[in-house]
Amino acid sequence: MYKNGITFTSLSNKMNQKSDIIPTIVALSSGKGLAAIAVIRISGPRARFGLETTIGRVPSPRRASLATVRDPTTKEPIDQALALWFPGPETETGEDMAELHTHGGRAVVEATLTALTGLEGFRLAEAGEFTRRAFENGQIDLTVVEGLADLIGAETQSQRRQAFQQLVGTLGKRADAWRQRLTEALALVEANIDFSDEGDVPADLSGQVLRLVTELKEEISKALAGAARGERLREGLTVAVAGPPNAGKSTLFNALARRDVAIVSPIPGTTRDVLEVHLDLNGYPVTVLDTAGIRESGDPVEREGIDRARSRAAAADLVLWITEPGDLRAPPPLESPIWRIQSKADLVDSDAKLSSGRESEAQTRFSLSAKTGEGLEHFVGALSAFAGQAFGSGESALVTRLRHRLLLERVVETLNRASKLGGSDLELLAEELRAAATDLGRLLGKIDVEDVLDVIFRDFCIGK
Ligand SMILES: Nc1nc2c(ncn2[C@@H]2O[C@H](COP(=O)(O)OP(=O)(O)OP(=O)(O)O)[C@@H](O)[C@H]2O)c(=O)[nH]1
Ligand SMILES: [Mg+2]
Repeated sequence: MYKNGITFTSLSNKMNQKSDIIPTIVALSSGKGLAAIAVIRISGPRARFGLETTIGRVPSPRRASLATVRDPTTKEPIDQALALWFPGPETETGEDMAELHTHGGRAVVEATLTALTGLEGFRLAEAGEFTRRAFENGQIDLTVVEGLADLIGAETQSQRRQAFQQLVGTLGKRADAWRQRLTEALALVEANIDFSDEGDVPADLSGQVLRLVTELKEEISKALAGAARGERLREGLTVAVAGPPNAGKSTLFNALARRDVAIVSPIPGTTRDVLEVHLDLNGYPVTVLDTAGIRESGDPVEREGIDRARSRAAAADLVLWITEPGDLRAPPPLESPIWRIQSKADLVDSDAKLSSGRESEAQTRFSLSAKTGEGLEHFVGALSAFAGQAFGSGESALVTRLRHRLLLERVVETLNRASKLGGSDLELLAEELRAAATDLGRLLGKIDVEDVLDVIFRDFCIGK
């Protein structure tokens, strides 16, 4: 899809020369542990040789065929497997690739890996090495590498959807198109600087260049508008459960986790460390934190827990301030939104519930019992709605990482400076455009300076 300045011809020449130097890598690509099928992947200049020596032949390209995997030295059969052959460069890594789908037993996988890595020029792949080769060989850009990492890490459906957009290159393609347009503008400006004596270079280009700069600025700013949403969806929303000791925080936390994660006891000051669970609320990722009860304490360990509770609550996207019936202690002032929740609703008889409801109506948002489940469903519904609002609905965000955001923000700043310059100083204008294009190149993980010259030669036919 994207080439990092290396063309396929030069790549395969390189591979021919270096087939002894570039190791052929092998790895178990399916999960570890007992499984029905194990997928063993091979990539590199000797992938074909790997098939020839272990299954005795090379299947037709991209067609699964049944094969007996044998130990190359003893010829002892190891397993029956499905074998696939993917000749490069139209492969994921850009190299020759092969796959063996063996049975998933530990001994089968071990024997197959040992057989392959015993061959000359073969070794086990390092973590992420297939993807790294794909990137280095120009098969994918950096945003796609990131999308792949996010897709594998996606825990909820909304995260999966966002990562998938990135995997198919939505951001990368946009950034590549922006970069291309900038490069063309740069070529126009540079032609004006260098070749202004020649008759066939248009005289006034600054208007055209500035229009393009304005357009790009608007498009990139629009993409940046969804950045907060995109980053949050990658990382998940953080909700901190906080409040005085013994309020029932850990009980509520366990109820949300549907597991017995935190220790619950009638002794105030039970929770010290901050505990975390990851929830999937209607497809939205939410991390809930259980924290130490906030009070004055002489115990240094508890004090440390309280400090942590305060700082995590301050950084959370939402704080659930839990208090027992009758306890009207207010939360500390925080920037994050706070929902006040009255716990242990089962201990309050219905008459008292009415009056206590009236008394603190303005402040208490929910009354629930984590023990009996009373009011819990209503509360979880509200939490899901809050998450839904925070993540926004509809189109996936284009910008999902801090790295993207910082680079794109800098591009917008640079373009702003370029607009201000206008046609007053072409040298400086060229410099700004080059800086913006370089940052977009950084976003994609490639920076090829040769591009500018290519475009000049293509569009202006110099020397004609
Ligand atoms: N009846 C009733 N008791 C509850 C409820 N929730 C918690 N409790 C009890 O209240 C006590 C304290 O509960 P925890 O969940 O440990 O409270 P906490 O706020 O985490 O306390 P610290 O970690 O010490 O700050 C325990 O004895 C719980 O069984 C509830 O909804 N109803
Ligand atoms: Mg607790």
